[in-house]
Amino acid sequence: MSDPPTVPLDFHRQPPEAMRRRAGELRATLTRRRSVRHFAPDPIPLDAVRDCIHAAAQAPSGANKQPWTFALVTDPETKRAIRRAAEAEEQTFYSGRAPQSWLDDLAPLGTDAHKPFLETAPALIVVFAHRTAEDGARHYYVAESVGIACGMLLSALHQCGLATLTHTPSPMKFLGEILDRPAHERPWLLIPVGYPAEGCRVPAITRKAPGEVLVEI
Ligand code: IYR
Repeated sequence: MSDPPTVPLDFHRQPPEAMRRRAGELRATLTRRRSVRHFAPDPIPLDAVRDCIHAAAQAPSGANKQPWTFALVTDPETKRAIRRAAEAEEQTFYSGRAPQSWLDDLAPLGTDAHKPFLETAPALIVVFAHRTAEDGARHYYVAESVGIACGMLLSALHQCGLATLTHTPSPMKFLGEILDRPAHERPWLLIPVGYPAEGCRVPAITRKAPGEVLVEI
């Protein structure tokens, strides 16, 4: 078998000092990222959001299948339909479906079944994961691949000055129906995007200490 075609890698070594500075800046910037549940209705530069989506779509994926679709929703009627359906799901979650231990874990976040941000946020990005290709051909490591792309997307949006929430109403099947996506696409994550509301507050929660997340061998 002949070797597959290759192209030169586009990579530029940076001086260690520049790397350290950049890493420190990134750490500080990403430390400021918080999930936001109160959005301003102000419009946002959608071309910047599109760029962030295309940046996320550069993520690595199993066998380079790129098993994702990003639906950018700004139409108010569609946002309203999504809010209605999500709140109906969340109602059943908060009033019975969720075990008490789960509700206890959510208490510090102060969440409930009301999701006004699904209408207030100027944009919603609905990420779909492709279980298979359209013709049923196999995909690989779909959860890992789409998870990586979503992480890159959240990071990109944050770095260009936009607030986000990772929202996972469950079950999310209604998103495929409202957005008319094909059956092989499974709703994965709903990401409201916008500016935080004036005076926005977030839960007083903390991240693990550095020593708790990193082991060096
Ligand atoms: N989907 C519900 C509940 C919820 C679940 C988890 I795990 C969270 O980190 C936050 C919320 C909701 O969005 O309210």
